[in-house]
Formats: sequence, structure tokens, C-alpha cells
Amino acid sequence: MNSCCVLGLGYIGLPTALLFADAGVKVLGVDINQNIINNLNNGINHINESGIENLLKNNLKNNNLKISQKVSFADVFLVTVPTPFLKSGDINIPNLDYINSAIDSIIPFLKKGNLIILESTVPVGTTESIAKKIYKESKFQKDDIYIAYCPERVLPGNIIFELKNNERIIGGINNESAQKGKYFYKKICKSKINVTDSKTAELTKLTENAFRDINIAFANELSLIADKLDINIYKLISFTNNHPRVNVLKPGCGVGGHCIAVDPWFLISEFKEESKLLKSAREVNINKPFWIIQKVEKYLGKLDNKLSIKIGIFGITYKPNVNDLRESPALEIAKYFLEKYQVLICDPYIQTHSEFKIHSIEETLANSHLLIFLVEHNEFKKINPKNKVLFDFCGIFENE
Ligand code: SAJ
Repeated sequence: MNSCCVLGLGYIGLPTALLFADAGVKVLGVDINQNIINNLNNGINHINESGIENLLKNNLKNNNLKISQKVSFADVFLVTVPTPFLKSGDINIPNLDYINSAIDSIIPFLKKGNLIILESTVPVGTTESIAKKIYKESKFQKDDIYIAYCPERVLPGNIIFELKNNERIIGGINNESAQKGKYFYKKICKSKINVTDSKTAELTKLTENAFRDINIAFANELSLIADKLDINIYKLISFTNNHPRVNVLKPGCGVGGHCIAVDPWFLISEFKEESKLLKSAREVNINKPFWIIQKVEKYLGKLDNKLSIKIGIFGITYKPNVNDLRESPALEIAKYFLEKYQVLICDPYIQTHSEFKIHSIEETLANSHLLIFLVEHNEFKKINPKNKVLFDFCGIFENE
């Protein structure tokens, strides 16, 4: 398996393609976005992750990596395209259009003995339906093509390291497919690769993120109760976590990013009767930003000069110490206050924004009477909020 075609050069596809190229595999990286292709071919990458730049330049130079809009023949096809969801009433349903068009583009180039691996987060059973689609739309049958599911579990901000070092799971439509996939991933993964069937691997991925969503919802719900009792939630959690078997996560301003807020819906939409806890956890996390707005406006409502008060908002990214704004609840909160009040916004990881000015930490601190901390960036921990009205929704000043 010396050649691989990676379809989808996003947060997961590009780093994965680069690591296989760096391991000596001849990689063809394919994307539908011509801009991405032009930039990558000029050594410019759109993923702000350490290590990407060098891997890209080195592997373009040594010809292990080609970037194109067109699929071609390869021993292995790796599908890392997005699986967004569509709103349907009070639930969201997965949209597999990108997956299906990726498979459509592979079929004309399939040869007997090829391995197809799906990495995108999908509803359970998708890998098996892809196999059926291939048998129906190509001349190949059951044992001609190996097909497996191998989800990623990397933390944005540390992707290259985690791709190399995290344990992985791979599930095949049969054992041969899983073993072939395991052999292929051993080229980039130094840790254990667990082998199973495709449905178990698909549910493993969804379980990991749903588990995290529920635990974050628990912390967020607890923060509402502690607030009513005028108890510092972050102090409370530091005490509870002294218990050897308790690990309460940190309440924030909601759940952002394109994974934790999305993946539970793959189960909720399919197992409506069985997923009550998953759905209520989603509702708790979706509600947290509105609770924050309500709490600050309750305070502002008591002031005569609420429209002249200057509000400083600290942090708009979806999680601490990254520059990623995808589905960020903090950004939505900031935009809400910007509409109604005098607001300065600062975030050390975001230099500019198309809709508003980004101020420096010093400027925001000096010119605001009321401070709202939404994201626990390390840079904020040096701030002394003295003589200011402070709303800390992310535990920056937990020990104050
Ligand atoms: N959050 C909290 N409190 C916490 C932890 C997180 O409010 O204690 C919030 C964050 O601020 C953020 C959201 O939840 O808005 C998600 O943050 P995250 O730390 O879960 O990070 P993601 O979404 O970037 O990555 C997750 C990871 N999944 C797990 O940790 C189980 C990562 O391993 C997955 O690979 C990734 O989703 C994914 O791509 O599926």
C-alpha cells in the first residue's frame, strides 16, 4: 500500500495526508475547494496547527505529495470530508452528501484489492451502506475491495502530535479490511490500533464525544445551581475533584467547535426514544450562552446609565488557546452585546474580524467598567480586574 488518495483536506484530512506522505507513501490530496488547492501547491496552508507548514513544504519538495481537485488511482482511498447536519424541528439530522459524492468520485478509479477508509464522523452503519453502494455501482463484490472505518480523536491545537501518539480504533466490514487498515495506519500511528467491526468503531467515535458533551452539560447545569446559591462554581469543582474518583469538567459559556456540539445529534436523530439524556445535555449546553446574557442584562437592568457603561469582552474563540471561531458560543454572546451596548472585544488569538474591531487586552481593560470573561485563554490569567465589575464565566479568577 504505497499510494494513497486523501479526499478532504481540512482539519483532519490535511495533517493525515502529510503524515502519510512523510512516512514515504505517495499521497494525492484532493479537495473540492480550488483556493485550498492553489494555496497548498504554493506551500500555504489553512490549518493553524504546529508542524503543518514544514510537512507541507518538505513533502511537496520530495514529491511524496501532490494536491489536486481530481481523484486518481491509488492503493488506499481515505475519506475525511465533513458531515454537517441539517436542522429538522428541534433536532438536527446528519447530512451525508459530501461522503456520498466522495465515494462517487472514487468508484471509477477502484481496482481489485484497494482499501477504502472512512474517517469522517458518521451515523452507525454508514460504512456498511457505503460498501453496499460500491457493490451496486461498480463491478466489484464483497471480497474485491477492503472497506473500514477509522475515526480520528485528535484535539485541535495538538493535531500532529495526537495523530502520531493517540491509540486508534479501526472497524472493518470484515476482519481482512480491518487488518489491512491497521497495517496501513501503523505507518503513522505509534500507539495501539484496536481492531473491531465497522459499527462498533462508528459508535465508539460518537460515544467519546457524546460522553464529553454530557459531562460538560453536568458542569454547566451545576454552574446555574451554584450561581443561585452564590457559591463560586470553580472553587466548588476544585473541592469535588479532590475525590479520587470524581472529575467534574469546567463550566464555560457553552459548547462550540464542530465536534462535541454536533456528534451527539448523530445518535439523537436516530435513537429518539433511547437518547433522552443525550438530548437534554445538548439543551443544557445550547442554553448556557442565553443564561449568561440574561445574567449580565439583569445586572445592567438595575443601572440608570446602562447604555453608557463600557463593556469589555474577553475571549471569542470556541475554546481556550486556539484561534478557531467555529460555532463559538463566546462569539455569539459578544455579537449580542455589541448590538445593544458600548463594547470592546479582545482575544489574543484573533487579530481581526470582519464585523467588529479587535482591541488589545490593555486597551479593553483600561476602557471598560464591566468585564466579561468568556474564554479561559492563558493570556488573561495575568489580568488584575481590580475596581471593575467582573463576570467570569470561564474560571479565570477562580482562586480570587
Ligand atoms: N468545554 C467546556 N468545558 C470543558 C471542556 C470543554 O465548556 O471542561 C467546551 C470548550 O470550550 C469547547 C467545547 O466544549 O467549546 C469542545 O471542547 P473540547 O475540549 O471537547 O474540544 P474539541 O471539540 O476541539 O475536540 C473534541 C475532542 N473529543 C474528546 O475530547 C472526547 C477530540 O478528541 C475529538 O477528536 C474532537 O472533539 C473531534 O474532532 O471529534
